[in-house]
Amino acid sequence: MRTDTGQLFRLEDYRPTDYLIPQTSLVFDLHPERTIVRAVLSVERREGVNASQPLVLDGDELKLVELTVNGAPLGDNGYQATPERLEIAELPEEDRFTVEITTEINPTTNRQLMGLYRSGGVYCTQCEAEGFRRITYFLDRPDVLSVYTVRIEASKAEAPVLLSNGNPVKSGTLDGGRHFAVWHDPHPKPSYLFALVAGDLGFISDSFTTRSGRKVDLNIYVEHGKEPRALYAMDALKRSMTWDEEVFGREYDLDVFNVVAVSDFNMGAMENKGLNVFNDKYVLADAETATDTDYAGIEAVIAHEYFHNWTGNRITCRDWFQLCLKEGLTVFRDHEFSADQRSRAVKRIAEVKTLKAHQFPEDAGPLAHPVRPRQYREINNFYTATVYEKGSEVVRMIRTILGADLFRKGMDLYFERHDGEAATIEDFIKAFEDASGQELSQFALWYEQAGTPNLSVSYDYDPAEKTFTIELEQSLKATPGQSRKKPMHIPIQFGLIGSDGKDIIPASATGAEVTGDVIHLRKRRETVRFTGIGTRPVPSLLRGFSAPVTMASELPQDDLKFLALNDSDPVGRWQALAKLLSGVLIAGVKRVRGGKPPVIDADIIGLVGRIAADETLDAAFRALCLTLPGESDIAREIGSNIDPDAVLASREALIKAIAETHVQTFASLYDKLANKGAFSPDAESAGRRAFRNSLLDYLSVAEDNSSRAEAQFHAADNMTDRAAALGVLVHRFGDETSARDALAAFEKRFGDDPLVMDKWFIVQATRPGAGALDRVRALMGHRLFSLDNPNRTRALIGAFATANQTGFNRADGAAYNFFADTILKIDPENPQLAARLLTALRSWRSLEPVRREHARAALARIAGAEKLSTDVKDIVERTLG
Ligand code: 0A1
Ligand code: ZN
Repeated sequence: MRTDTGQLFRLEDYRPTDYLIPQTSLVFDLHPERTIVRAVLSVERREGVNASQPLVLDGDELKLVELTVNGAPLGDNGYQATPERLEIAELPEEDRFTVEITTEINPTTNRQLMGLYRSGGVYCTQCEAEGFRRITYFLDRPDVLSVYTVRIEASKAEAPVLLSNGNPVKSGTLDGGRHFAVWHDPHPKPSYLFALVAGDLGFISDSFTTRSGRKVDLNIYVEHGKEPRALYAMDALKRSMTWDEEVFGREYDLDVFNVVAVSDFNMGAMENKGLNVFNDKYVLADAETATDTDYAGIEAVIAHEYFHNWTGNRITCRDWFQLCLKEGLTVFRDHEFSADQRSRAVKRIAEVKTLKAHQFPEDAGPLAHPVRPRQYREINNFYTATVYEKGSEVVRMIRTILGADLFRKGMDLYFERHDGEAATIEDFIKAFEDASGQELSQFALWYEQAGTPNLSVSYDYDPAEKTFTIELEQSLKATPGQSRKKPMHIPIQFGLIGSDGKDIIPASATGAEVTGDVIHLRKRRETVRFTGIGTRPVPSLLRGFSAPVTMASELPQDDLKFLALNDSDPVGRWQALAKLLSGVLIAGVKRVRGGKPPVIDADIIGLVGRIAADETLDAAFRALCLTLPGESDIAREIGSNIDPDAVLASREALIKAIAETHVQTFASLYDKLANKGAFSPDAESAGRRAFRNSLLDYLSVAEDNSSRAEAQFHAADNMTDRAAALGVLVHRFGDETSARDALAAFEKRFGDDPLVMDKWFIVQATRPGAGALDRVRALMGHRLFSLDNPNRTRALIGAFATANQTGFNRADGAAYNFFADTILKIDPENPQLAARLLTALRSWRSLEPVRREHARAALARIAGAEKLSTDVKDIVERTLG
């Protein structure tokens, strides 16, 4: 485990390397516990660099076996090697030379899942961000691009499949039951994109012919027997390849594209050039085992990794501060892909929900950082919702500001200028400035300033003058390391709606700049006056969620209700309804804490019923409207002094009121929506299931009876309906036999499939109430559970800590203590996983005082532990602030 060296990395300290490594040749002699890696690096000294400058290579837990320069060994003073560093001082005068390094590594004991490790008997690698240095000594940074040739030797029985990046060159048999394969990747790449996989795997194959006629072999490798479960991923891959050609003009550039699913993986997947490695959760799906959410996740992640081939691989990042250059942009691209494959509006609402649930709290808490951070202690801790999701929102705003055509022109210019390079955010922005002729320097603050801007909005209608005036004010709170903020360029998409529900086209607009349907707020405070407005309009602001901001508007309740029913923008409709519902829920929390039952506005209950029954609306949209803001959404909106029990009580009261009022409508909709025909994962069918399953929850509350959920659970022919019914049974009727029987039946049926059993762990970990802790503790003893496996750990411990507000935030602090113990257990094995889990405590300061003190004490105990990884130390110290 890497422990803290106290080193702080700063963007302003960036300096290019003295040496380059244009070519790298690697030979792997694979053995489970003793793998030998021979690296031949052709090194080039940069112009102007003196030969006395040593070559300093990165390492991590490495054992050097042999070292030569230009084929000759070095004297004892010629180099210095530690597990973390190889410094070669004795270098030839000429500017090109060869360094040959042999290291020994142990893939079996590598539980960090960084570098070369074994997962279920399969050798695989993970090199982003700094894992390559766990394989051999190297200039392990993204601005050192090299052409790789890789030879893999392994036991034929243990590893019949031998894969690396690029195209296959040759393969053959060796003595002693061993064989080899050679791969060559012609595209220069940074070390973080290196990959190797070797093992006994099944696969499915297909092919894709690019627009310019290159035939690409596509293979997806999975555990034997799971091949049929990879078909949907293959379909998503082909659709992604077509889409990137059509929408961004980007073609694939190798003869092979391989995807491998492994069961031990710290993240979702990895875009290694020509050899993507996936968490099997994002590959395997069939009706029997995967929910609609799983299918959508697979489609998105397959697309994301594929899209990285251009945004990340062909153009990579100069340094890790520029991480959002590849991640934010690639998330934007995968969002657009899913929007085109599914319902755009539903997809956008889902994105907004995710952003608010994950990125807003990050931006509002002690871990807040700019989309492009200026400093870090541990880069692994910056694969965050801010870099990814807010990074994507920033790209989306560029498109909103420039319009689709200029945006595409800017992207084309960026690809043209920087193909084969390691670029920066400045390069990216410059491409749009040059393509559009527009200046984006103020806009670039979105990359620099952390925190979620807030918009205060007020309105005035003057019937005599026929003018409608909007006053806008932006503010941005201090965040760690940034106390004073400058005003940002915020694009606000808008509409002014007349009483007939149609948008009014104003005669003119004065004040803040307005282009088409976008108001450009640039100053701290600005006014826009629209003329030619005959009747008082209802304004819809932030249509499509055009900027990642919060908005405090003085819009009356009646206007919000009008918007919820009439806005032509579905995102606007949903936002208005969510605002109304939050208002009720927050008022309810106050009353519960004052010992009174919540009072609920009958109008709002009626509104929910009207939307549910509106056959003109997408089922998926109706499902989103029926899903009330979650407990953590309510907590976030309240902001401080949170009592999660009161939040739950308020939410449950609203569910009950809606359910009881609409029980008949909901029951007939539920029956009408019953599945007909064979299962299909398409968006429309998925929407129908989502809608019906949200009705099931309401009906179970109204009927106060588990039989409907029980019947659905046992009759289900797909995992979406089965898992939804199980959720209702366990969360609402957890102590009843029906719930216990369903859990037992699920375990009996899927007990051999850990990935499916994650759903079983999650549903129990998220059952509300103080009793959850004991259940989670007991489940840790389950034969399938292991803290060594990231998916299992996230399913049980992660779900408990992030999706069980009342269970995790028990008033006695017992769950925080358990959590601290668990983090300290995971940290020595897998620091990345431990650090990620620990972020579940980032909002501890907004809890009510008793819980807050318990949470602080648990964090302090972690901080005080004897030996912490750099990862956990960084998170815990920033969290405590
Ligand atoms: N670049 C990947 C994410 C990723 C980052 C670090 C990893 O190390 C464990 C793994 C994957 C992506 O954006 O998909
Ligand atoms: Zn990515």
